Amino acid sequence: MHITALAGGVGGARFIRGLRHHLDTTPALADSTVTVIANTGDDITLFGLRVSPDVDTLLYTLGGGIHEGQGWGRADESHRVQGELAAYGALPQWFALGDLDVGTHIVRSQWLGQGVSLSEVTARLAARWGLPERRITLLPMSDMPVETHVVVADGDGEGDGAAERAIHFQEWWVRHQASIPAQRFVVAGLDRATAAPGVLDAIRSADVVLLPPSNPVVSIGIILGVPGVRDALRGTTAPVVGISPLISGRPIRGHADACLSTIGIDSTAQAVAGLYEDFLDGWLVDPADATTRARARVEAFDGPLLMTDVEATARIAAHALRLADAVR
Ligand code: GDP
Ligand code: FO1
Ligand code: CA
Repeated sequence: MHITALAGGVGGARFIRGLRHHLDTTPALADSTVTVIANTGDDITLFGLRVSPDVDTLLYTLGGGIHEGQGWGRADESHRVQGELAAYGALPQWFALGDLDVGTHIVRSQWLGQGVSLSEVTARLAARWGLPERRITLLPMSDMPVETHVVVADGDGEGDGAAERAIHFQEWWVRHQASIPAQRFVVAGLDRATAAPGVLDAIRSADVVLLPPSNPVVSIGIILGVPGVRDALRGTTAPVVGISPLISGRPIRGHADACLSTIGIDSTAQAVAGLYEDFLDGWLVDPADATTRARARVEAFDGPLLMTDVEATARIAAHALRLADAVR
């Protein structure tokens, strides 16, 4: 079986790790392959280095190098480079860059600078983390730079009219913890981006397409904005099944609720399913959200929809695959 999944960072990576565990421990499914299409809208250039948070979270989680407690960054990390940058007064200092993680950013930036495509760079990084051996192909959504920005009010709002400015998504999310009201998202480069090689084919030729419980606006929503992706999802013969990132209207981590309210969508599992209604066939929710109504077939998981560990996540993935069979 070939499974294709769209993924952001922590929610996406943990889900794919559990999915792979389920496949590996089910003899009939063990030789299944998984293609992950990663959001690159979070990417940012810092100190001349290209940082790709969602791709790196996927690499480290699936490759066994993730800082488990944090969900992003490397285990056993140190921050000596960051200390040196701070001593020089180099900015920004609100984004924690670990020394091991910086190695990834240096090599990515070096290869990009040599003209290597982001897909090829990502394939090289994935090889180091052993993803091919685990039958996982990691694709960036696009080889072209795409960056999510957030439009916020500028100044105190007094004086001449509605002044606003756009800040990078990472500044809004990490520095301000999404506490500044966002007026809208502006995704630089998205409308003229093309899907990376293999992305549209992976959706069209999949046996199952999964939407992990990733942020519906700034992770999945950005991938859906890459020209051709949404049409490929509408057109694929594969069942498309999603897992809700919200339980009782609340995200498990992060600020998906702030992102949803920015685009005028309720923070509920039902409203998130509505964002996908033109292509979604199945929607897996927490028992607390069992009354969810959607065009897709809704099923409640038989326990908390929480990826507390790999085994619990594998059971969620198994349910998603059963739901895919049921709606096929
Ligand atoms: P990010 O890029 O690191 O923010 O990660 P993603 O976009 O892939 O996923 C973020 C989403 O994952 C958040 O909206 C969370 O609510 C959701 N999430 C994280 N852990 C869990 C979990 O255990 N269960 C469910 N249902 N959702 C989760
Ligand atoms: N998240 C934080 O909350 N604070 C950080 O300082 C931070 C640094 C960081 C460095 C590398 C990386 O790959 C991810 C990092 N993240 C950090 C996580 C991340 O940028 C965000 O959670 C996501 O992009 C939001 O989806
Ligand atoms: Ca992200």
